[in-house]
Amino acid sequence: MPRLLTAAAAQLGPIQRAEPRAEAVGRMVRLIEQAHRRGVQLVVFPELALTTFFPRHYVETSAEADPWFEPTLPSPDTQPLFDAARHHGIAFHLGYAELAHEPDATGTPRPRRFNTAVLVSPTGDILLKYRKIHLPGHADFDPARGVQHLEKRYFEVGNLGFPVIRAPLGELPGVNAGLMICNDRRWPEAWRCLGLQSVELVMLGYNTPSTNQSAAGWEAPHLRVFHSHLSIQAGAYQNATWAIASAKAGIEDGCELFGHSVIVNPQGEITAQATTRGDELITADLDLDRCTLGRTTIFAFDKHRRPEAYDRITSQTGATDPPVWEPG
Ligand code: CDT
Repeated sequence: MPRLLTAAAAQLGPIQRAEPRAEAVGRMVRLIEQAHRRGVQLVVFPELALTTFFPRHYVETSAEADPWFEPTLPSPDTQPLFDAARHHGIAFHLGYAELAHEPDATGTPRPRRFNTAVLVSPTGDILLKYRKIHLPGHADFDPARGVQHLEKRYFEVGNLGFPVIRAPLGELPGVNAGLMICNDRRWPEAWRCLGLQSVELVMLGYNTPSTNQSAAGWEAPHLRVFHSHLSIQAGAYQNATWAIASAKAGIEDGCELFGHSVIVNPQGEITAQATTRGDELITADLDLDRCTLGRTTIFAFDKHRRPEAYDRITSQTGATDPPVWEPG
């Protein structure tokens, strides 16, 4: 009997800064209803799915930023999403800005802000939570940038590691499910941390601008999409896992997000891809047993990995210069 899960990426079109949370949630509820009509058992929504991608906006104080954050989940505004998922028996992945009250490194409880994703069961249980570790961008307003990317201002680095849980999904009693968020997908270390926990399905949301311009050069929009897909396809292949990557898309607050959500199989092939810049559901039937080939042959980690040679991966952050070759 194949271990089948019918899953979807629910790409979201733009959410403008002025769009109320309840309106965005209404769009998500409609996607859940569409998913139900297509027999979907798991829906993956994007990173920071409840608001505009607010790290492009500079505000001075955390009080000004707090309206973008969720102090509780569900809240009155997000409850309809949980209700729709329960009504239709659908699990979902949601990215949101989390305002937690937790002890810091000194043990003092204080407000803590994270870029967070959760996997939620149809009955509303949080099966898994992840807080984004690779925060791109900068912490202070940068006058040289056309568009700000202030994730390092608004969020702390995630403190939950890269988690995987064996959880019931659809009809399956156990699926090894893991989470990462947006920029994490570009880092092989993140994928391997999930792979080393036998992940079978990686869920991730992203908000990625179509242009990347700096003093160092310019990246064409088609390469932005290519690099996103390249990273997800490589991560899925090298860790023999399914991946569902769900984007925000279209012109949001005047900035274009490239969309192109995908579902990727454990051999690194794209099996479904979004083709619009709006709300769009893409689906696939995931056979979790297709993870077995990769993980028992080329990527049988227990047989072939050589951690004794990987010391630099965990002991060093930036690149060093190599020694200079000298004749004789
Ligand atoms: N949201 C997010 O992580 N976006 C980044 C773009 C960073 S551009 C400064 C990404 O890697 O897609």
